[in-house]
Amino acid sequence: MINGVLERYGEYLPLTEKTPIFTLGEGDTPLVKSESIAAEAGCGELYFKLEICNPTGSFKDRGMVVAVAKALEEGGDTIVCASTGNTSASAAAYGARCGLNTVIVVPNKYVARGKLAQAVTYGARIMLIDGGFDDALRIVRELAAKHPVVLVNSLNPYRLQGQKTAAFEIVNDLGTAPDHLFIPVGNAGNITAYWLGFQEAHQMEWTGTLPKMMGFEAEGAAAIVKGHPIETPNTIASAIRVGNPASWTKAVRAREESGGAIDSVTDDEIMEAYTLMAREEGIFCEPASAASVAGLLKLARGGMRLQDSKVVCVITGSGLKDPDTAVGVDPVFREEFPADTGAIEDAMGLA
Ligand code: AN7
Repeated sequence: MINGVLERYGEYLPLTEKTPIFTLGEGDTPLVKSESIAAEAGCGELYFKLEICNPTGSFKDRGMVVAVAKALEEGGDTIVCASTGNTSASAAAYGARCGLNTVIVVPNKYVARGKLAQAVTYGARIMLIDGGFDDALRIVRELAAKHPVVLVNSLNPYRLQGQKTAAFEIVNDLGTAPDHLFIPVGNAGNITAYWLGFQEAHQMEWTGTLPKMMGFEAEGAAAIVKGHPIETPNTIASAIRVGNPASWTKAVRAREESGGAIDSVTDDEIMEAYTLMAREEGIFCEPASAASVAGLLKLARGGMRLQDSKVVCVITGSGLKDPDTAVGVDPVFREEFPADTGAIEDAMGLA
């Protein structure tokens, strides 16, 4: 039986005796050891935290279950969020499970097809806007300020509380914090949540050390790296196509307090890491998730010495969510045949 985030971590979360406890099976995700990319990056040890194993295929579920439980506790009947896709899929799932009205406000053009398919099927009300994520976030903030609807973006502090539990699991699995944590950065909530989780784990003496937090934005949406909001962000990694991250200052604090870095990777670097993950490691992640691996490879190739380091890359979302990007990858071999064994034997050189 999977306990879920609320039951397993309840004592570390801001729950009360009135908070409903339920789960879709979120949390408790695998930490998988790398061979190939570890060697390529010269890492002593490299692990992937597979957040793609959450019920809607992304890390958002850890935080959503807490945000939705608190919304129910507080008597809410409608949840709203802006999203580049994964938050909306998660909100739609937990909203459906709990009988809430779920309203998602998303960019018309830039949400990966699998994520929209999830929201449609879970039965959310889908508001497609002629704008980007930053516009969508402004709209839902205004809605939540004026009306009795619960905002479930990561501005909702319960989201970050739930997401911090992934750091607890890493510490538990390794017996200590890693030396470096590589993580994609979009709206900057997750890097903030992990830093909170590692700090709490340190205070509770589950680990004597803390990781350096290594965040990676996409180059076309690298507001934090460039030091100013990006008017028209653009990247193939649509999940992190954010021009003005809501948790900007908290992410900078995580970088400074941990002695880490926030840097950017190009779409080419993202796509290289995306295919390497699939072809060398057998892990199908979405492009935004590959930004963490691309960042690791970029720094390793730039001369960063990691041979004595324990490194974790957070793999935030599933490759199945973005089939259009996946089918655009050059196949190793792909050809059409008659339904005939001989033709395939010929093509395989087995004749
Ligand atoms: C796969 O769903 O912002 O830095 O609206 O889906 O906490 O924003 C998603 C973000 C990384 C970045 N990887 O996390 C949304 C949304 C994946 C993501 C991020 C997202 P944050």
